[in-house]
Amino acid sequence: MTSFTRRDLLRSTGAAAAGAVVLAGGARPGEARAETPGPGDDPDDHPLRLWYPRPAAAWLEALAVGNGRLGAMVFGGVAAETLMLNEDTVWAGGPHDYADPAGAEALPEIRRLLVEERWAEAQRLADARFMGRPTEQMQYQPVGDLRLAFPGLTDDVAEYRRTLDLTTAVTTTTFVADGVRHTREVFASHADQAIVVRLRADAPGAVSVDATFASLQETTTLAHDGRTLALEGRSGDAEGLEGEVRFVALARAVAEGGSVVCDEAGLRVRGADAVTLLVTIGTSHRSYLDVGGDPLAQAEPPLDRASVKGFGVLRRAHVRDHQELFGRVDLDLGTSPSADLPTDERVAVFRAGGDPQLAALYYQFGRYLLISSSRTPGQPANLQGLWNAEMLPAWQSKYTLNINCEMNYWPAGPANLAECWRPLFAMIEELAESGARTAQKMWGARGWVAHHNTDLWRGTAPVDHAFYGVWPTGGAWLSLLFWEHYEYTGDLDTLREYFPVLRGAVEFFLDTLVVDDATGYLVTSPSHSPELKHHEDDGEGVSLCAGPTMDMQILRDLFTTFDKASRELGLDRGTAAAALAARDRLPPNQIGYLGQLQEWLIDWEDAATETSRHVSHLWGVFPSDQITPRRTPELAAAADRSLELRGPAVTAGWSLAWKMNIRARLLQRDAAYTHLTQLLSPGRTAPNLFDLHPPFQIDGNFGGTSAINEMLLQSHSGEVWLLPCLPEAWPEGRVRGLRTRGGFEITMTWSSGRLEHARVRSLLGRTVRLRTDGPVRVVGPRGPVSVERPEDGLAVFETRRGATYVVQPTS
Ligand code: FUC
Ligand code: CA
Repeated sequence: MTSFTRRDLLRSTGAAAAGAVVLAGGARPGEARAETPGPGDDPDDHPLRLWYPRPAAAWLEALAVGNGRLGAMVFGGVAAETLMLNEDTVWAGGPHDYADPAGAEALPEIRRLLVEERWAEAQRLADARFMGRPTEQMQYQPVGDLRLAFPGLTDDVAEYRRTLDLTTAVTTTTFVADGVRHTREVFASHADQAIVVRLRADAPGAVSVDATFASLQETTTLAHDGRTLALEGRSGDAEGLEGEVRFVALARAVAEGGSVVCDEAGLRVRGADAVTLLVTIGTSHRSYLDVGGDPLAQAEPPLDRASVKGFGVLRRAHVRDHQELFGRVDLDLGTSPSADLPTDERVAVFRAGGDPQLAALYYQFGRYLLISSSRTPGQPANLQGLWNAEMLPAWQSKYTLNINCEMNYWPAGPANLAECWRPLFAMIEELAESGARTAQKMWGARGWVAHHNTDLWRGTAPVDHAFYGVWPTGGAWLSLLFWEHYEYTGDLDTLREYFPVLRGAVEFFLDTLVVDDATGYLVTSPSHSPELKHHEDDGEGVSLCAGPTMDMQILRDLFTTFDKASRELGLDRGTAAAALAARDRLPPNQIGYLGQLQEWLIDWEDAATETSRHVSHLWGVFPSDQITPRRTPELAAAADRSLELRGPAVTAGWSLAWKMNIRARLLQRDAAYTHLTQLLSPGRTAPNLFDLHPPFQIDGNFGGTSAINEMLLQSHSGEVWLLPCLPEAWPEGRVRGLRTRGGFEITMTWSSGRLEHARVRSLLGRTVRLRTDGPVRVVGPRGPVSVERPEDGLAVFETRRGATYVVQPTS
């Protein structure tokens, strides 16, 4: 294959796709902005794309497209192309209640053993009697591959290139064979609920293709009609549960010219000028309790509708829909000649510096992934978002609730993608139903509980081992997101809709908190600080304990938040009063014997120096704001000490991403940036920019996007802070469209590391407390605005809903 670089193709002007800030090569932000052509006309004309000079040789080189529900990994092969397909309700097993009713009988004894400091015995008893049945949850599984073979083409072609354009959410593969340029585009349309593949060539009659399905599932292939191939199957059995999700994938060829034939051997197109292949997938999943749906009734109507639309119509609808979300934010950190290199080569040298645009690309890729994996209709983003090729993926590719699932949603508010929370909220509501059964059967409590994992069947009982699974605070953490959504959007209806779920989370803890004999505090029991041992017994790690710091932090926020929501909605003040009373009896954040933030109620000496990828007790720094350098400087210093004691990050992209968010909140710009260079390195970022635990786990992508956001803009503790943690590597830049708590949309430009200019658009008409690195002047729609300055660097002013305020430093 002839090597061919993108630069050969670059036109002399830098042009922008809609919604993308673009610079001509080497230009500084703010200079040389060119005109905006039609969306995504030429993916090479702007930097928001991944590109490679050769086809993907492995899944981690393939490019991901998704519409929230349907996903494909696109390899970009020449003579043979593969699309690995996913649909997000294809999971092993079927509806199942994991809660073990016998669990409640063991609970008092587990608690008693913990009081007697017989930790290992408590954990052994929990393993024997306080676990879900089965003790493992189900796998998220693939549908199969759509394989395309192109008769007459060999891999020996010229000018090969494949790209993923983040502004259009379209992959393009192009090359020249025997003097004919072939171009193939793939996108997953949310608007049309179909994956669309366009095959074209610049010579008439030059497109011929054989399409077949292949799958690791139990499947049959058949001709659905004269131009449509069908793959029918059902999901796998696991842990004694029968696979009950039936699915059908349809692939239809709509050819321009040439001929189309379909039989069970496959779909064959010969001599067409162009072909649109439409792929739709339906499953029998109707809800976590019901898999009695008709897969064909879901797959066929969108296929028929898309078949009569024409490719141009489908593509325009897709691009418009994608840009509605993606185009809300521009981020420009400056560019350099490195931006022209193939994406994987850039990852390999990012650490050496000089490629600020890759950080912006990584940021936007996280936004792209959230849009692509978490839309309604669809399930929330799981450990791999939407993309999984394996029947037995790592950690079942499910939803881990002790950090990973929540991390996926950290960018939703600040990166202006509030809609992407929707599928998660629907899941939390179902967890509240399933979790009410678990609360009642295993804890003898009202309300609902979710432990450290869930799956499509909304498992809420402890799973894996007590060491990992007996952690009752997953549902409480998730419930906080309703309030976070409200803070970003001011959407009271959504808060009202989910208020009963929030109340159920509170009720569970009002019923299950116990008084710690030694201190008199109210604590969770049994629980643990996620996945960390505080003792060893016979070589076996023991995590079980009462009142770990993370639980107490989560519950402090849960109870406070419930009170705020109750006041905002004028509902259930009685429960709110009980919640506040309980909150005031929780143990406070404490500083331990090494100056660290204490991870447990007891300051266990050996445990304080345990290294781990989990930094659970720093939850109070991020995502919460219980600990900040301004308000609680001693605790912030203790959090810093805890990070030091944790040791260097040895594994997990998500761990680096979490620490990066924490560093940003601690205002440690160098440390935060160092974590970015560790995350954006070949060990933690695959050639296709997927985060690596390793293996692939998408949380690090989302956590990384969130952390870049936190470096540029923070909103917590009642304040909006512009450029709180700007690293030296990004002295010049510009960002448009970030969101803050309180309902503000921020656009700002900086140079020489200092704010030049900002615009604050008020979406809700609230008062803003704006923190900057120096004094500012504020001008509103009617002229200068009167600003209160309670302290240096803080400007407080009233806003009107819908108005924009220009903020200008005065020194
Ligand atoms: C937790 C973490 C692992 C992994 C898994 C999905 O168990 O400790 O690192 O991220 O979740
Ligand atoms: Ca999804």
